[in-house]
Amino acid sequence: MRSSLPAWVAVGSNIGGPVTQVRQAMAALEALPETRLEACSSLYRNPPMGPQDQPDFVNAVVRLRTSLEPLALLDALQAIERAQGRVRHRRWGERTLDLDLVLYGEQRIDHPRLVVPHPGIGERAFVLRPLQEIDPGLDVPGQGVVDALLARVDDAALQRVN
Ligand code: PH2
Ligand code: MG
Ligand code: MG
Repeated sequence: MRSSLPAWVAVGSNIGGPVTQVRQAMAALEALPETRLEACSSLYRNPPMGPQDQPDFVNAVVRLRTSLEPLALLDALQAIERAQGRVRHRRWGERTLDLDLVLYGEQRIDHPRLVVPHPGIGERAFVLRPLQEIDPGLDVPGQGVVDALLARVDDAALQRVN
C-alpha cells in the first residue's frame, strides 16, 4: 500500500433494517481498494436529530487506513450509499445509509464537496460516543480530544445494540 492515513467514517441508518444496513456497510468498507478496516465501534440506537417523525437511527464509527485521497474516498463512500439503495427524502431525514467522512488523518479540508473535520462532530453524541469507544485520546483538529468533547454532550439516549 502507498503511504496511508487513518480516516474515520460515521455510519448511520434509520430505514430498511438499520442494523443490517450498518453491518453491510462495514463489510463494504472492508472491501474498498487501498483500504483496511482497522476498527469498528459498537452499534448505537438513538433518537433522530432533526425531524422527530422518523424512526430511531443506528449509528457507529469505523477507523479505516487508506491511501485513497479524501475525495476519492468520498466517491467510494457515496457509491456504497447508492449500492445500498440510498434515497434522500429530506434534510436530516430518514435514510437507508449515510456514510460521513468525519476525520482524515490530522487534515483540515474545506472543499465544496467535503468539510473535514465534519462540522457537526463536536455536538453529536451519536458520533462522539462510538468514536470514543475506538479512539478516546484522538485529537479532533481545532476542537480538542474526543474524551473531552464527549463530556460536553448528553449521550444518555444512546443504547448499545447487541
Ligand atoms: N443523521 C442525520 C439526521 N439525523 N440523527 C441521528 N440520531 N443519527 C444520524 O446519523 C442522523 C440523525 C442526517 O445525516
Ligand atoms: Mg450525516
Ligand atoms: Mg452524509
